[in-house]
Amino acid sequence: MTEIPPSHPRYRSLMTREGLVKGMKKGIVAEAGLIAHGRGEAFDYLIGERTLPGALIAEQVAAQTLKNARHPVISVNGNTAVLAPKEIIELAGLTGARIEVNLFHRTEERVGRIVSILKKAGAKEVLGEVPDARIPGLAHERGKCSSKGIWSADIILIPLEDGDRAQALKKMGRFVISIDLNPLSRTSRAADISIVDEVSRALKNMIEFLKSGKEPGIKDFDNRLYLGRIVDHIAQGLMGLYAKEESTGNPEESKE
Ligand code: PTJ
Repeated sequence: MTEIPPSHPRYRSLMTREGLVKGMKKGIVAEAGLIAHGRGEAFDYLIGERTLPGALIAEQVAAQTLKNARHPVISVNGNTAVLAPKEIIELAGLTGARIEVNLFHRTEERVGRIVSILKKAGAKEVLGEVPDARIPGLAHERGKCSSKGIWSADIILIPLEDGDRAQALKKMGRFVISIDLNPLSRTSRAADISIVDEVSRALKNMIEFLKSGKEPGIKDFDNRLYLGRIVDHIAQGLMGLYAKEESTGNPEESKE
């Protein structure tokens, strides 16, 4: 593994990358998971690598919605298992959600490895090893799911999900909460609550909110409005950057 000096200005980000590469070599993260992470990083950069106020509201509403659900389920894939295993377990505990390992690039070996990571991190029950139902409209391995989990859920939390599967879950009539740094993705556009934030930040905020016992900051959550605000934030940030460049004539000054 590459040695990363803690003094590097992007130390945390580089360590996260290393964790994913290690996870890929151990057969936990899909190879495509590294590409997905790069895409996420690019959007996080545009957002400012922090939770935007609108995303925090979406996280609060999502946390409350999961807690109030009849049968909430958290779907876990390779990236999420490496990035936030403890947070997944804590959120499941606070909301009564079941955890299901549900993979896009499904292999039984990888499901098994992710289940053991989650169990090692403290999960009592993890579904997904014995799929006995199918998400309609999704061919082959990526349609497999558990009848005790996603199949019978009313509300599903899907961090870093493929757009096709997010749409298939919607077509199944499920209430879908996504976590995806890309506000333009099909997943973000298909979901009922679209959290545009980095997965570990989002889960930590949801946990903190539930522990606080507070009510969400707003009553009527309009997902399209909140998604629009995030896109606006990105657009305004970029316009501001160029305006600064024009006034100083020095692009270096406007970095970060
Ligand atoms: O482990 P598997 O087989 O289930 O595969 C998982 C991946 C992520 C490879 C699979 O679901 C996939 O291909 O996803 P996509 O279609 O690449 O979408 C992933 C989305 O997650 C993209 O829109 C990224 O911007 C976003 N993303 C990446 N990293 C993060 C993220 N969102 C939040 N937090 C991140 N850390």
